[in-house]
Amino acid sequence: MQVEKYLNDIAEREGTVHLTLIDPASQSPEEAAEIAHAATLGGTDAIVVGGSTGAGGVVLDQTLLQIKERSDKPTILFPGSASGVSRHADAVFFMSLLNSRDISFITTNQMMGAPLVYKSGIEPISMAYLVVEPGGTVGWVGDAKLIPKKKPEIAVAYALAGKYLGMHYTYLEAGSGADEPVRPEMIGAVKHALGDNKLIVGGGIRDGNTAKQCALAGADMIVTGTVLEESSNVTAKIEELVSAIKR
Ligand code: 1GP
Repeated sequence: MQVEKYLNDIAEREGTVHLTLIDPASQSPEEAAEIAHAATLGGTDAIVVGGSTGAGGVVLDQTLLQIKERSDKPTILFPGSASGVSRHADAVFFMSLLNSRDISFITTNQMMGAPLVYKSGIEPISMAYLVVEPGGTVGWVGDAKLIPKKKPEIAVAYALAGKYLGMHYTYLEAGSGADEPVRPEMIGAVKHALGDNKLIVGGGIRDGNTAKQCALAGADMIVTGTVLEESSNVTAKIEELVSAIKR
């Protein structure tokens, strides 16, 4: 429970958690570590590592080891499949893509990955993963029946199902690099239904104002990835995002 408690405590104390997402497939392990270092200086709370394609095996292990050299923040896996598990992380978002049409993203990869999590001793954090329009690469790879962006009640129904199944976290995902993040109306409706369960929002958040809107609507945690890959000054960008979402 260490990393989950760490995140929950920050959410309670500071209003909103900032998570830096690094896709091991997008740069070398050294470059990933540089982003993690700069994000740590900027005030991010944890480093989330994963992606939909090509983010497993040696590349994943090396990326985590390099990040550990440059950042003291917890590392949390964000696996696209069972191959996204590594013993070098502190925790794993143990997630089920509830609105997938493909059972492999709902339970089969989880079944294949669970023994690896057990043997490695990393902390599982149970999470309902919901992909909303436009959905991006993860929507396509995960064969998601995308939740329409103007239908918060469908997202609420899925989030409640996840909560009743015992999942602690819910992640509303618009897809990496989305041209529009999840709308505040949907975030607010889902958070209202979840109560104390924590809500993560990501996909297409590029600036402080947008992050703040998501936080004010009810997001407990904000994830940003693409904007950091594009940024020439990661520390300054993180400072902008963090200052916008913290009390
Ligand atoms: C993707 O929600 C995350 O899984 C982050 O999205 O890359 O658009 O920040 P961005």
